[in-house]
Amino acid sequence: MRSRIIHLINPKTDSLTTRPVYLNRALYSPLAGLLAVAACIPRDRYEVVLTDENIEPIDFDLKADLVGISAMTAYVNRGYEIADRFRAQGTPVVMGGVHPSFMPQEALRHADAVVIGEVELVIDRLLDDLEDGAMRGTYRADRLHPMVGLAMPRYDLLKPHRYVNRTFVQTSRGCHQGCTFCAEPLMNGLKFRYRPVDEVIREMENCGSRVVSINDADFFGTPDRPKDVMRALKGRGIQWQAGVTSKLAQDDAMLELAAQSGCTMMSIGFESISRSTLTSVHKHVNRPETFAALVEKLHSYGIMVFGLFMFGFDGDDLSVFDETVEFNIDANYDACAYSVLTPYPGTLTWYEMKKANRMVSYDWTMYDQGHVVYQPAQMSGDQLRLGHARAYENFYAAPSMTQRFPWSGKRHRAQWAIYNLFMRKAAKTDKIESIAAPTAEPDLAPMPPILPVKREWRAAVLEAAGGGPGPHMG
Ligand code: B12
Repeated sequence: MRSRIIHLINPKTDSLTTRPVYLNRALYSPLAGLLAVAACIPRDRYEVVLTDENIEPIDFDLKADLVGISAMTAYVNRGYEIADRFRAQGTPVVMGGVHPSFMPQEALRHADAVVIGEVELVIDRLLDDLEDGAMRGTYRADRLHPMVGLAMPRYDLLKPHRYVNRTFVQTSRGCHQGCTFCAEPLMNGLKFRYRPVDEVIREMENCGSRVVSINDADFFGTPDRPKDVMRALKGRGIQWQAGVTSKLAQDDAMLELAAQSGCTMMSIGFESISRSTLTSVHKHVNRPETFAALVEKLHSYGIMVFGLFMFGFDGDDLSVFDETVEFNIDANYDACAYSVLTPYPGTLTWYEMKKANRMVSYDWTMYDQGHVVYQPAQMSGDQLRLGHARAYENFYAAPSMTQRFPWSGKRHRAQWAIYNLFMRKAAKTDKIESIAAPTAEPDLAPMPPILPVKREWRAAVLEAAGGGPGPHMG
């Protein structure tokens, strides 16, 4: 008898982080969500097939008992196309991930079922319903996962030699920052939920790679737990990088442990060099006057800095692009990613833009942080697009790369070169259609899986949802 098959699919998107650039490799695999889904599917009942459409075509003829599609906003429209095609063939479809979690009713127009938020506590019910022919509607856990006993993501399903960074390991979920443009606290809560250190280490030791990316929203969110992880990592020969916030990344005790335990790079959401802009988006943890010293300090420990910046904030005028890039070059940032501010559905930035009637496009494919979908405050969409493209051009220009190259010191020169060459090539965009054309407003309002705590944000969510049924958590 044919074993039952679940086909998990990550739709294609045009992201410079996940599209193949050199040697048919992408800088990152975007599959942490689906590998976690696959991890909790019983192997004795189902065979799992995984397709990342960024690197390979989808086999629409593969006979499956269920198709599972993961989606961020930037590629949910492609996800809907794929869902429609499989359902037309009679194959049941379930969707999950950030966007379907924030807009479940929209996703249910294309899928039989939607998992809102974390899958681990609802997968059994979902599969039982599937076997009973009753899988439909939304599936949502009645509490956040305690992060203990999480199954090992199915790293064995990853195609070999297709990603520079193939392995993401989570040590926590949630984030207490509450930045207005970010979806994390609305998806995973404002409290950090930590995994037991021994479970984290076991996963790192068995993930099939000695190079690991920690995909916490903020690995340095609180002082003690990351220290426990780093102490346990010491002497294991694992090379790691992580996303952290700037505050504890200046702490010598943290950095010493990081360097001793194999850390080669930290991605930091600096967002802006303007203090008032950072205050306006509630990223109070960042202090621009400390940024240059922070980069220098990490370099003294042999750790590279991947700076994440955003353009298009209300406080940004036309000088922001050159000022930011000059600062990044003078401070010797190892790599930078520049995003166009994107009002993701359900974030406070979304409600603020809507309230001010500054939304232009609701074409989700444009929500990839490389297109302008709203009316900026102090510049035209065209000026924002051109400034964004020029920032990449100047930061990854040969003179800048020569100046910033770690000619001396302990930083990982090969990794430095890979990031700069990949980003330089992948960022060559400058396309006029980066200005998203106006579209009609969708007839459905987003509903964040977890209600924001901030009163004005909470009120905006419920008002936009027409006072309808809110999420049950928070
Ligand atoms: C690490 C990370 C990345 C990694 C890849 C992560 C990955 N998914 O493999 C990299 C660096 C590649 C990346 C790239 C991008 N990212 Co990113 N990323 C994150 C981060 C920090 C953690 C995501 C993660 O790994 N979670 C761990 C997994 C286990 O959780 P999960 O995906 O939610 O999956 C769970 C559930 O959602 C559910 N589930 C998920 N999929 C499915 C599918 C089915 C069928 C089912 C049943 C359940 C299910 O089950 C899982 C387990 O419970 C988040 C959050 C944050 N705080 O910033 C941003 C975040 C997801 N990224 C974001 C964005 C915008 C991007 C980019 C578009 C940026 C860009 N300019 O290119 C690209 C897109 C790349 C792509 N997908 O091709 C946004 C998405 C917002 C939105 N509404 O879409 C976030 C929320 C950041 C933010 N601040 O808002 N990212």
